Amino acid sequence: MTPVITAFAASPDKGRGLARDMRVRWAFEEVGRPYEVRLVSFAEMKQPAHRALHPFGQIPTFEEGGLALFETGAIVLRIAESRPGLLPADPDQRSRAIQWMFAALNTVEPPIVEREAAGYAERDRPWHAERLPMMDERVTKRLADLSARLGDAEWLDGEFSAGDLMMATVLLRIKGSTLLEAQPNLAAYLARAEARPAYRRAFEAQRAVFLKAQGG
Ligand code: GTB
Repeated sequence: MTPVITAFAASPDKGRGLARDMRVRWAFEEVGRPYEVRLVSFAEMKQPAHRALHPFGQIPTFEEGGLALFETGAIVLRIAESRPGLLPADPDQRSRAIQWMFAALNTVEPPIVEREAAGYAERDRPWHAERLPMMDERVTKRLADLSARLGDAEWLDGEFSAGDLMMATVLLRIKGSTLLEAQPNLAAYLARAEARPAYRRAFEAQRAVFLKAQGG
């Protein structure tokens, strides 16, 4: 049975691969599994039928047989466990790869998302200018620690893993920013991840949705 995921019918990122279905598409590509995509509008995402799959009315979701999942961490882990390619066979190495998935989602992504959300939700508030440096500092600190751990290594812990996939999709959100460029090894790490053929295929697949909606 081919798994089905949901994605934005009209992604606000205009095909730049920033919506979270990218992680899931990329994971499928890394392990060589076909998947189908059901596109949903913002209105559909808030309807009971979609909320039955995703309690928070968001994308992506994942359905396979009788299983329905939400949360990209859980979905990518499911895909990574289903076939070789994203998790080492050795139990200790496997746990460390999963640890990096959690680090990406729980430790690195939150300050990045908070700063990004403030950019469009709080920009007009009088205190925004005062808050911005504090948010930048939080991101900077996380990136400095991540950079120190990565050092000259190609990936976070040995071979490319689901941990790298998740971390790269988090860093993509600040690609090209001075925050990321201040850590050249992280910028190079992200470029390596983006150069992977599986990433390119996932990127083109989500971009095709945008181009088709544009009539291209
Ligand atoms: N923790 C959840 C997960 O990891 O699965 C978060 C899921 C989530 O945030 N989904 C977003 C969503 O459905 C899409 S990815 N939002 C609609 C809603 O909440 O009503 C977030 C996102 C959206 C847009 C851009 N962009 O335009 O650049 C980037 C990222």
